[in-house]
Amino acid sequence: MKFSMDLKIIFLTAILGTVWAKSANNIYIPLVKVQTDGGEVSESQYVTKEYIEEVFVNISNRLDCKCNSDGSNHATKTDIAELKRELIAIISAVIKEEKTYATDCEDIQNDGNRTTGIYTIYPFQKAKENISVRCDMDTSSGGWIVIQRRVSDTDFYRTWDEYENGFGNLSANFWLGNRYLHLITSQDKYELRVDLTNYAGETAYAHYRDFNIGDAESSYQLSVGGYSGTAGDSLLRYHNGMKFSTYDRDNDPDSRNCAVLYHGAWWYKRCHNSNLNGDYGSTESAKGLSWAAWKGNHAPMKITEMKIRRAG
Ligand SMILES: [Ca+2]
Repeated sequence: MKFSMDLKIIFLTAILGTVWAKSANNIYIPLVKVQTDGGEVSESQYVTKEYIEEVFVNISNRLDCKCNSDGSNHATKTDIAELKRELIAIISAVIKEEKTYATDCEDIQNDGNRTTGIYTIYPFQKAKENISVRCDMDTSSGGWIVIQRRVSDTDFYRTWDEYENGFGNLSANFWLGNRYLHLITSQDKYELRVDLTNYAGETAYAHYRDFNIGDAESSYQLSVGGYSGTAGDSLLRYHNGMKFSTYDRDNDPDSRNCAVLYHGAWWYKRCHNSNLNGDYGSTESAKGLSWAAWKGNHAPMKITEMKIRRAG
């Protein structure tokens, strides 16, 4: 009896261990629903891996205490059946939720969604938080989280807090939010693609093999690498390593306030080679949505999209 029970525990632990190891590869901790004793999923009980581990230990302890004075175990078949049922329920819940909770648009795409649009992702460690994002499923094989989008005249001259938490409308013009850029790009290696359309209807793109945004303490410092594309590089060579600046938070190394000078918010240096959060439609002295390597500092873009995807 004891031998048989140990085998089952080892077997189940191995399965659970595999599931956890899989999660660990993704760095984030998935949210799961726990199936209770009665087999019903408790609807609002979102928990972490640590909680499941706690449940697992509790179940094990309940059997461990069924000991005789000589240390041999007198757990009954019913006890073992109950243990097995509970563990399978937990494992099933983890596997099910792992499939359900997407961490980014690539997961959404892998779940069979092929349409560009708005979806919910769960990219945060231990958090009960999710966010809505725009997924681009059309450009270059799809699976992109759009982090910046400008398609019409909207005010992007915003505060540090607004850029930190994001603003706008996912169906139109928006900035996803620096804290989300940090959290998402912290969970894995990400690439960046910048798509540009000018007023003549010409299009070009810049692709960066590596894209990472630092935390709030680093002022959301830009780390970018590996340029390729048709637009030319206006981010890596000049802006790499810069902190993010807004008109109310000057983190640029210039003695002036670049965000105020160029009516935007960016990883300014002295001051910019690109200004995609600038003044929509403006052709005035580099205040517009410019990408210098493609059309210079005085030729604004009509449409811009910045998007990130897990690097293959
Ligand atoms: Ca400055």
